[in-house]
Parts: sequence; structure tokens; C-alpha cells
Amino acid sequence: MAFQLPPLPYSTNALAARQMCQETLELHHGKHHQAYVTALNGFVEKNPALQGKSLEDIIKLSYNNPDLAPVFNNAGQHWNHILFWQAMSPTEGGKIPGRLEQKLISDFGSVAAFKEAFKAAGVGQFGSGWAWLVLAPDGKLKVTKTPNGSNPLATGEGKALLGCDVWEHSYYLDFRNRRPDYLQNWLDNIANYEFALAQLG
Ligand code: MN3
Repeated sequence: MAFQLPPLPYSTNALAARQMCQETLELHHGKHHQAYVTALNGFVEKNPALQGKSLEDIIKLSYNNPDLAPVFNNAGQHWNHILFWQAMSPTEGGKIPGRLEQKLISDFGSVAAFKEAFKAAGVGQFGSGWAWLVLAPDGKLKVTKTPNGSNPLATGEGKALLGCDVWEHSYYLDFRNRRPDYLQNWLDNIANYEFALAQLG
């Protein structure tokens, strides 16, 4: 069965009041994410070794494999965007539940220090990529960044709780070149910390 574009968990104008406009979500979900799914399905169709494999398996087997770099990029981007849509909330964006807040304070020193680290990761990712909040294998929350379509599932850096797309297509209509402002707004008003907590288990 071919991979499919999942529907957005909210309408395309649901985040407009939080500075992610309808056109951004229409293009990002309907065009960019769809293009990764279409490309991935094209690669799977041509490569029997990929057929019947889960998305996670394809990401792991294509990671750091130069022959499968285009497969990895598109599979990674499909996985990343599935998480990204869930990692945003039009109703609870920015609200940090108590149990997650305690863990952030314990592992980063403060919520502000977490946000600074996340923002620094996103701003410091040269070119396209992602900033992540992960539960590292040692049980601590950590912030990481990955280039292009890579992700913590591939790198083994931990379980992704939140991922923020810092490719220009995610913020250019709303923030132009101001990636730091996009990240600050994302953390303060858009990020779905209930989702992050649910991933934490
Ligand atoms: Mn994107």
C-alpha cells in the first residue's frame, strides 16, 4: 500500500491567528508534504527492497546510505511532517502542562533555557532542517537539530517529542527572513506541549 498524505488535524486557517497563515499551511501541507509522499512512493515502486517496509524501516535502512539518499530525504520528510502537524495546536499552542514543565526545568534549568536552546538550534541550522525536543536514551530531555530531511529516529538521538520545520517554506510568508521570530512564536504560541507530554509517556 502506498504511503499517503495524512489530513491536517485542523483546518488550514486554524493557526492564522497564531501567525501561521492559511496560505502557508495550504502550500506546506498540500504541496510540500504531498510532494515528499509522491516522490517516496515513486522510489518504493521502483525498488523491491523497499516494498512492504514501514516508513520507520525505510528511514533506518536508507540513513547514511549514499545510494538511497533521495529515498532517505523523502521518507524522512514524510515522517517529520506527520509529527510537525501534530506538534502544533490551534487551541493549546504554547501552553505547557505541569508535568512537562517540571521535566523541562529539571533537565534545562528553566523553561526559558529550554526555549533558548531550541531557538538556538533552529537558528543555528544552516540552510534547511529541523529543531527537535527529544527524550534522549539517558532519560533526559535534549534539544537537537538535523539538516534537510534527517531526524532523531535516524540519528538515534532519542524519541522526538516536538519537531519544528525551519525550511524557509514553513515561515517565509509569515515572517519573511526572520527565522528567530518564527521560532519564538512557534514555541510561545503554536507548539503543542500536550502532544509532547503524550509522547513522553
Ligand atoms: Mn516543510
